[in-house]
Amino acid sequence: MVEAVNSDFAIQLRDKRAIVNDTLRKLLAQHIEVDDDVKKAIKYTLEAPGKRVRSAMVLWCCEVVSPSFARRSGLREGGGSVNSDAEIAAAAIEMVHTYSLVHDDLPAMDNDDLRRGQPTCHKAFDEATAILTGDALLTLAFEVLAERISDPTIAVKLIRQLAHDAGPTGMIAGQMLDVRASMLDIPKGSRASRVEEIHTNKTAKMFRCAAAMGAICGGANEVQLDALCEYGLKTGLGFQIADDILDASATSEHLGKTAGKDSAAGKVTYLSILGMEKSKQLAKKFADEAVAALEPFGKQADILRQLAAALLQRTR
Ligand code: GRG
Repeated sequence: MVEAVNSDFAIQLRDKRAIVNDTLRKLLAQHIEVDDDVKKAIKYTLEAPGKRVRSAMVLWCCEVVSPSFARRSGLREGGGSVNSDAEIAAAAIEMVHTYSLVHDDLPAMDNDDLRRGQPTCHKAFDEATAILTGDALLTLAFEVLAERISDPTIAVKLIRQLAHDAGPTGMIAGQMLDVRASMLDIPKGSRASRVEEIHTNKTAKMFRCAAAMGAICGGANEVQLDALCEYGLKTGLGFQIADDILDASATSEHLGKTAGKDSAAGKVTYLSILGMEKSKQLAKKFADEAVAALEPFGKQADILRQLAAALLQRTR
């Protein structure tokens, strides 16, 4: 069962964020030569204070399957250890996640002004730059995986997982369903299953991807990989309900993004179908299932149990 978050967790997450931020900085410096608006916009969006939860999940899943690599080795020129592979994978998923936010905020999608506590990319720059910035982040993620992972077999596995979960079999499919998810267009009897389909594709598969990438970098066996994929997927389902609850209950200022958007857009969500209390219970059920999936790892996976709890209990 999901437990309370202990005080040490925040410190451990802060340490993981520092590793991700440092890796992103180095990769940008090494991979982008032209100092134009796209580079400025990439830095602007990536350096804004995202929570880095997917990238932290990559690093922790690698450590859980391979504790001896828990020590940080640092980003090495021309390849590196299993540990530096996880750092590259963490940076890559953060790039893809950030691209999705930049594109989601565009006028053709959610048309939002505020993201990560600052004007959205197309507001700070312009629409053309924001489209190209998203495209650049997406392609750069695959470039760094292809060029920087120590072993080509591992690189191919990571590229395949990320393409599968972020592409038309994952996040893109979820986003397309979400764009069309107006309450009035979906028959009452199929609303809950439609919401679960949207959440699975738009959000949970990227969490599954994070867990799988960490497991792959740590050399997981099949049982470990399956267990962590289940952990990631269930964590993501809980995370998205928590996100919808925050959208309905917190302020834009606190969240650093526009609150109240789902009900204003007439979107079908668990909150609109089940109400607040049942939505909270469902989020907890998913977090409990995520924790149950960690059984094969014993105490070694305590940090992932804490992460599942923190994502449920978060306030932003
Ligand atoms: C445009 C291809 C494309 C996909 C968009 C990410 C996304 C799919 C839409 C954003 C809106 C949304 C509610 C997505 C669900 C996932 C989610 C809650 C994203 C926000 O993730 P956080 O809270 O953001 O981890 P930070 O800024 O902390 O990284």
